[in-house]
Amino acid sequence: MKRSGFLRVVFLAGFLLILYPAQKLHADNGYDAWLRYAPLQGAERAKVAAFPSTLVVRGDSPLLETSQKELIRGLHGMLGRELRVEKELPKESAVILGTLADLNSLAPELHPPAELQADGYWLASERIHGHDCIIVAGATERGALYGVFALLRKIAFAEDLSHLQEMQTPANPIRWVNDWDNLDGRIERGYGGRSIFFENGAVRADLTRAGDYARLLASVGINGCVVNNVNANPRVLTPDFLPQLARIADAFRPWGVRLGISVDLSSPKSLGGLDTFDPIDSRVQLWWTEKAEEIYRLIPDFAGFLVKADSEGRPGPSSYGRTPADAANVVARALQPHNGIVMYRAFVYDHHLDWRNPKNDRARAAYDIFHPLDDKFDDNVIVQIKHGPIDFQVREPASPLLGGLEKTNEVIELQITQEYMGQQRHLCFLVPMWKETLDFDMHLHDRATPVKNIASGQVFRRALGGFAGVANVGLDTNWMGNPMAMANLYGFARLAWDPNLSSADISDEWTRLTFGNDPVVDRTIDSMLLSSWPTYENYTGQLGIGTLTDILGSHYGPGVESSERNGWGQWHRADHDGVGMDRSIATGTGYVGQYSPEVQKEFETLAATPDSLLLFFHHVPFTYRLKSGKTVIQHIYDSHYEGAERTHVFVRMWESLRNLVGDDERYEFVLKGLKYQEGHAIVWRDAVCNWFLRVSGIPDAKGRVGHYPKRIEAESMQLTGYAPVDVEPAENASGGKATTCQAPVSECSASFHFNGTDGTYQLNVQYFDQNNGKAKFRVLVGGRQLDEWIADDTLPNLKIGGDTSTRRQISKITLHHGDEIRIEGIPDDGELAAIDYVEIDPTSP
Ligand code: GCV
Repeated sequence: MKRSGFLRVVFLAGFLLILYPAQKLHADNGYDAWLRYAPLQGAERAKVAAFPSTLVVRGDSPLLETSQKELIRGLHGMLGRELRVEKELPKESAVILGTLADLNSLAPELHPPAELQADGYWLASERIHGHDCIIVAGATERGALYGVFALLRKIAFAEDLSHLQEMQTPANPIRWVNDWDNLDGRIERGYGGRSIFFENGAVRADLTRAGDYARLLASVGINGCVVNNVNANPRVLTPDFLPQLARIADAFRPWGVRLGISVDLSSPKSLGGLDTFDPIDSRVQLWWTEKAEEIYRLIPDFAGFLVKADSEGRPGPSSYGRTPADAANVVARALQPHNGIVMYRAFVYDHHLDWRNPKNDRARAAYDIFHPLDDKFDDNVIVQIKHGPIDFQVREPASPLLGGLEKTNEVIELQITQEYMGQQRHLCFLVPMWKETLDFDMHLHDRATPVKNIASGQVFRRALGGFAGVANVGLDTNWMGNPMAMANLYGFARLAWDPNLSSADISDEWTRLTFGNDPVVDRTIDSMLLSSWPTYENYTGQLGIGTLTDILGSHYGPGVESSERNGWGQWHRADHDGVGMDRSIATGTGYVGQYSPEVQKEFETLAATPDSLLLFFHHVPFTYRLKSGKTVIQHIYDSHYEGAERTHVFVRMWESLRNLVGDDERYEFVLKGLKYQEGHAIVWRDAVCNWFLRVSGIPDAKGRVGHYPKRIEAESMQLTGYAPVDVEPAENASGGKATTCQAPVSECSASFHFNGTDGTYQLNVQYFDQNNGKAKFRVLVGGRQLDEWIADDTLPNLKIGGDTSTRRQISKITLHHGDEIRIEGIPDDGELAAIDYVEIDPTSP
């Protein structure tokens, strides 16, 4: 490049930097999540300008070193300032970081709050020897680390620190995540890529991601992580695997995150060579004891075991006629000398229930099995209870077992990974849903006893209690497959720290840390997040009926029928006459009787039960009138249309941020996802509405269901090479059919003539993106190509149906009456370039 050209580039770059502050130019791939430490600008920066330049850290433990480095890193990022580290107080303002003991040795005149304990921290602005200082102190080193992250959050929010005075202690001692990673690198119900821990049956050589994950977790107060699937491979306990696990523990340790593992209860037999794993056999006890000793020799701060037993085909104590308490205790006794704990999952149920028996009810299982064992568990056992009685459905009541254990430690299990909630492809902020359960009052002993206070151990004065969240992050750069899904990981952790935080507070914090402090951006994203769960509920499963997904397959797209006539017990009992499970005491399965008398009153009668859970508790005719005045069937139709419509609004809202979240990668990524969701919400809407129309025989009063005037079905077009096929279940494709392009043909087309009036339109092509090949599509109008794309998404199914139905939107095209519209498809490697329909929508001005 010639010198003058070079200078021009430098000048232009400088000019651009003035126009667009560094933050906006910074491409963001989501890896840093809420720890971006993006530079503060202008007025925000001015607010924290007086931040000290010296950092005093007296102790030198690894955790304090991490804390110190993180503070330096954060300030460098946000303020462009470098902190100088000292051991003694300088004669100027300083940040003082350490434990209470460190603080006392540096400035004995200070009086930290007496209540500061466990993992808590104290942040304060204090004058020491005439200088303004910022104190970041923890009762423990881990508390000091949490204090650093809390201070960095305040700086990111550009809060005034001059009167800083805050003491925080976590509400819950146990704040764990569970990751369902298999040793081969796949993750059960993981939607963000392969395991960050395992590959090919071994722990990864490079654990950088594991360390970075621990940093993210520590930044929001998580103190434990179970790294392998609850459907555990016994190999984790082999002598050659344990040292590998120790490497993960090493990666976690600088962040105060303790390692836990899931174990298979049959290990003494399958691995140890015993002829039994009967928990009351002394050889079994000895096997666990020796195994625990072996583990603690390698991992002295090992947190403990997580156990899934007698559930979904997993071995368990029932094989020997023993109870979960017998099983939990044998493992607990092995861990007890090392201060380890056992998390024993209450997700124990029979998945071969007889569906013909109206009294059978999977929802009863956890309480029926665990409540009678309440005084039988050792003190280092914690029963881990899913928040609802079924399985992470879009809406469930609080599990009665959460109120059914008074002499046993418990944690509430929440699912952060969106298994039944759109698998990270649908925007669904789960915090408002979790809050409903956490705030639900169990009315135990005629007292106010919200679930959050029972789970924490507070109500029954249990030493151990808290939260476990199924996170399932993966190797995708943005961890969960979608940067927006990280709001759920953030929210889970913040609730585990303080369940009294509101959904709005959490959403606002996450949004500002992730996208910056622009009030328009924050308001818009907050509004999207906070309405996203009701939206998802509206187009998937309303009135407490469950997610209505294909429960026998991917748990993703619609599959209303799949819940019925099998032993899994996720029944909604819809038939021609009505819908819903009768779980009342008087006439139903008696499930309601598992709650306290006060709560029974809320759900036993139709009159008392809130609409939102009606079909979970009662079977009613489709013509039953809700409290809203609508019939059940009309409510089903209306809510599905409202939900789908709202996803359209999400796209518009996000588009309004185009120039505010910059040209960064996340903007396009999120936009693409929201557009996909908009299309898939319509697939859901139509499948569910048509299923209910067929079963109930009651038409939609608004005439929408089954009538799609803007649609041209592919099977009614002029087909060359394409041939119609039936789709199963029929409601998952418009008109029950798709057209596919099958061998020996290698290219097909479907065409029709536009019979509307001249104008500008949006063309929506509904096609099927199977997860095998990469079929190609082209759209031509009057012989001119308007669009082409490759169906290369990896949706969770090979089949043509509700999981794979996808919408391509082609905006603002000019059409004239009589124009030929042609879709061309080129199949690839078993993917059949299948088309469902084309919709021609007048473009709104
Ligand atoms: C790990 C649901 C999921 C399973 C999961 C199970 C559990 O049934 O679909 O993938 O298994 O819950 O929580 O154990």
